[in-house]
Amino acid sequence: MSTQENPRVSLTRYLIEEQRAGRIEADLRQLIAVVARACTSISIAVSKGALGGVLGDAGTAGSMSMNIQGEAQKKLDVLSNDILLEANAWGGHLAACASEEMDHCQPIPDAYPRGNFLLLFDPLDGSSNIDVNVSVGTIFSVLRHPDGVGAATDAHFLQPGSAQVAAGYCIYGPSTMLVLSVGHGTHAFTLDREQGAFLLTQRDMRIPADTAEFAVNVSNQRHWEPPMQAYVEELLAGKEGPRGKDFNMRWIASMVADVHRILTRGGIFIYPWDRRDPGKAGKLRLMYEANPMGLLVEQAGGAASTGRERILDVPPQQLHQRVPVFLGSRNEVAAVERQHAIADGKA
Ligand code: AHM
Ligand code: MG
Repeated sequence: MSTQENPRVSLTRYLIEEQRAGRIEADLRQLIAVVARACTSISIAVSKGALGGVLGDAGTAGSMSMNIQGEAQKKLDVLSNDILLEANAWGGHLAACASEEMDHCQPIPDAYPRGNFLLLFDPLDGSSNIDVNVSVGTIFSVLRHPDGVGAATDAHFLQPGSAQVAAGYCIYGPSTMLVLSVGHGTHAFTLDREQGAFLLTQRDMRIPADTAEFAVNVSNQRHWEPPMQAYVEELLAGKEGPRGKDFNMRWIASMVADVHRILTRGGIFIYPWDRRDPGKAGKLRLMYEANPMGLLVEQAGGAASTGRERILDVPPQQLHQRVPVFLGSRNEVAAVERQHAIADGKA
């Protein structure tokens, strides 16, 4: 179980202590601090709701704004993207940013100093939930620029999740929380709105190995492939089935909120490949969603898999690549992998 922390340890102090312990460099510390500041701004915009004039779709009447994946953009998607880009442009720690909302990476403008990190983000994940006042979040991932401080291109971002030097998300819920890993455990910080600071509230989050809770959009069941059908059938059979216990289901349709629940009390989160669009390997994106969440979950003792391989080992081919996602309590992820191995004739 995770320990409750004295709330006076701020994110700033945590990061400085990580630097002193030789676990992160000064530049990475400053980069994370900038991302946290941007998330605070996004949190303020999200929490204003209808009063901020930022709800609804982006674009003008009759012409909805779409992102690279052909999905309608919300005003807050665009605003959050702009906040993150602007906050990170001038700090001198980054070579480029890549975002779920942009076709290609955006190198740091020539007017500013460049650093040797690459930042990826999904500025507002679960944004279809904004208009109904359900939790949404920002997900981010940090890689090293393989060519030092030279101009960065999309190709430089194509590194496996195991190369991430930091990953995290900020959840905009009843409270705003930043959950972070720099490769030494997964830790949660809660935003103290009066102080404008994130305070450490849960050091070393731990996901129990076993669970009786799963999260999946069951409305897609008829499109799933056989191992996925077999796995969920066993869960739904409950006590009378081969698993011998009843399972509960939760689906918020905000990955950040579903993963936050799993980091807090266990569970398995699933977004599998399905036949609706056979050309797409899944709905969720490897670089902006699966890899950062995979690192956070593994650092909390859980597992993250495509059903056939560890997510963090998937070699990326494209910036906006999609991937099937099974992550959370490790024995449950192993159960899903077993079904895939059986279906593939490997078990
Ligand atoms: P988004 O990045 O466009 O918001 O899409 C990702 C979201 C996840 O947060 C969530 O788990 C999933 O899409 C929900 O999908 P569905 O609406 O198919 O249930
Ligand atoms: Mg999104």
